[in-house]
Parts: sequence; structure tokens; C-alpha cells
Amino acid sequence: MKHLQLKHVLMCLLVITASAIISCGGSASTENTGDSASTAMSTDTMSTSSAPATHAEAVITGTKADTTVDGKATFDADNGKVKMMLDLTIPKMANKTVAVHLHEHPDCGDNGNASHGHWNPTHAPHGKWGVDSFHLGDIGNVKLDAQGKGTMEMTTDLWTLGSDTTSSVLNRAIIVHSGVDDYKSQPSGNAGSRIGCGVIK
Ligand SMILES: [Cu+2]
Ligand SMILES: [Zn+2]
Repeated sequence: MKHLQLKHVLMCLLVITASAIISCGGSASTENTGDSASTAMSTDTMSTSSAPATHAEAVITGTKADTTVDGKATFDADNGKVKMMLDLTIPKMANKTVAVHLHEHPDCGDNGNASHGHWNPTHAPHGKWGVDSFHLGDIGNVKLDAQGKGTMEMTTDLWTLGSDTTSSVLNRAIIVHSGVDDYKSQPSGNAGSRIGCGVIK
């Protein structure tokens, strides 16, 4: 009996590894939703599986000595969509609007310039999210209040957390600019210098 259960679990792990979508049904999938069960599962399959993650985040810090930037972006996958929640605090930019993008490389070095250009796996022109052509990294402008605080939420089915490199926001950099994205200028909306950066993991 014990043997049979073990076998079943092993089969499930194999199936999950091969295809993250297929449920093993019945008792096995109920077990997988339990905390201890899913922890054990991810340890077992980590080395062989590239199943998408359900959560990722980036801690955003300043790239310049004279501008304090404090921020966090969380990304949660649910039902084929990814929801981003962004929190920013930039006291020096109180009452201003700053542009935020996902840039291609997970590297905040060289004052954020090492992150290279906007993440653009579809090779589209830069623009405003959801309107005509836009980069998958074109998050857009965030208005900051009198304390320099701002938030943004967006949910999209154009992003994933690890499914493939043409849709995954994992290992991108989230960049905060000193200026406003005009949603037109190529290749990056003329949004000014890079004052904040964080890598999504
Ligand atoms: Cu940018
Ligand atoms: Zn862009």
C-alpha cells in the first residue's frame, strides 16, 4: 500500500515536470495545494523542472547618490494572467510623474544602464501600453503624491512568470526614470535618466 502511494506520487511528479498543466486528479492534486506538500514537491522537481513560478518580485533602489528611491514590485500569476503591484517612494520627485519600464537585462549596474533597452520580445515600436504598438516592457507613467509616493496595478495576459523568454518578466530589470514617458519617441519615450532599478526574481 505504502509502495503504491509512493509510486503514485512519483508518477505525479513526472507528469507535473513534463507538463505543468496536467492535474493528477483526486487526492494527489489536493495534496499538492497543501503547504508542506508543495514545498516538498518544488524541492524534488527544482533541478529538472522549469515550471512557471507563481510569484516574483523586485526591490527597487536608487541608482544615483543624490536621489533616494525606495520601491517594490510584486508579480503574481493567476489564471493565465500576471498581476503587478508597484509601490514607489521618491521624496525628491514629489508631485511629479515618473516613467517605469521593464528593461531587457537583469543588471542594475552602471546607474541602471546595464539593463539595456526596453524589454521588447515582439519587436514592436515603443508606445503606450494597450494602445497600438508597445513594448512588453512599456509599463508607463506613475504619478507621485506630495510625499513622493505612487502606486500602480496592472494585470495582463501578455506576461508570464517563466513560461518562455518571449513572455516571462523573470530576470528583467524594472527601471524608474526621472522624466515622463511621452509614449511616442523612439526607442524609449524620451523618459530621462534612470534613477531607480530592481531585478525581477
Ligand atoms: Cu525605461
Ligand atoms: Zn518601450
